Amino acid sequence: DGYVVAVVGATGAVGQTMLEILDERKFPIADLIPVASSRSAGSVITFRGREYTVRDLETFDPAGVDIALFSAGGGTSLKHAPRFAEAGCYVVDNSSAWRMHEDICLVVPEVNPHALEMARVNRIIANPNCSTIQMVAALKPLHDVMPIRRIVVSTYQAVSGAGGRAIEELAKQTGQLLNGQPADVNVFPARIAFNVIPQIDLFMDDGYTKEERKMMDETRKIMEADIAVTATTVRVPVFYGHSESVNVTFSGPMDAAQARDLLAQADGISVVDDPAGEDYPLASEAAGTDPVWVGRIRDDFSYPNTINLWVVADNVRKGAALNAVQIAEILIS
Ligand code: A2P
Ligand code: 11C
Repeated sequence: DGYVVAVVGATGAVGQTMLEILDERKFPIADLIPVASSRSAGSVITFRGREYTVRDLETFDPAGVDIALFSAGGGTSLKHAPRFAEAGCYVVDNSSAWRMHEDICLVVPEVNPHALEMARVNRIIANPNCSTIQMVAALKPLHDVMPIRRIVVSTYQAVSGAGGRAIEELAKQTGQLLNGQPADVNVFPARIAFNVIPQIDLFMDDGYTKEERKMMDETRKIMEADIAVTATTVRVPVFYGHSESVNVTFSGPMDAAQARDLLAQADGISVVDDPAGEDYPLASEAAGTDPVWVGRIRDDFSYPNTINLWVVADNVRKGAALNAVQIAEILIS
């Protein structure tokens, strides 16, 4: 026995990983319902050795579903999450659609699990943006000891953050360029192979991108603190694993040595920080793992009570699917 769990977007990059993680973590599932668009409805996916037919979201009736994990885009969530919630189902939504709604909680289990109380009423829980999740997970143990005043973050984000087609685009362009052919550009605003693009998502009128805005707004909501945050978000030709350079100013005394000790004891964090051994977190090593990896922890000698960190995590796992499953685990506990 167990719960009836729907995965909406089950054929996508995050949805597939949700299924893997539900299995790995032995989530109690009585019935699994993979849901996607009419494009893949009728196809078959295998879970725990059994075959399940993908259902079309447009015509799917959520009655009887206990928990739905959504990762099928913002528009899809706006339209369908309320329908699931009204049917009595908890929706853990990985899109940006509901994150900043006042009545919807935005949860990273290691940071603000108490916020889930709000979901007992309206039943929709927002899963934060991947680049936000790994940063707040690394900063919360420090903020608990000495409140953070300001964060300056620059990201180095993997293509998988933009979904399955983006993963294919990096592979295809790399092949084209190595074979002396021009690269086809479809998903990203510029060629991503052998390049670095300082734009993730669309620009807003103030000159920031939506991805940057998400990091600034979501961090303040999840940390429940009036922290000044500025972000530059950048796409790099990496398949899995977002990396971040984070400069943090505290409201009082905090240094690299204390931060290293605090992070070494924190849930969900792994510290790899050995300059002498040239050891630090790498996207290539974080890919496929669960922790948020932190290294290059050092004092910023240019400003008081300020440190620098290098934060790396698998954006599809902790940044999306794992965080959503962890939320579901709290909901059933
Ligand atoms: P489908 O396979 O039917 O297109 P990714 O993030 O890797 O691009 O995956 C997106 C996921 O969201 C896929 O599972 C995709 O299903 C699903 N999806 C996209 N649009 C819709 C929609 N309008 N209704 C239901 N599922 C959708
Ligand atoms: C990326 N962070 O890496 C973006 C994708 O708000 O869930 C996340 C979109 C979102 O491309």
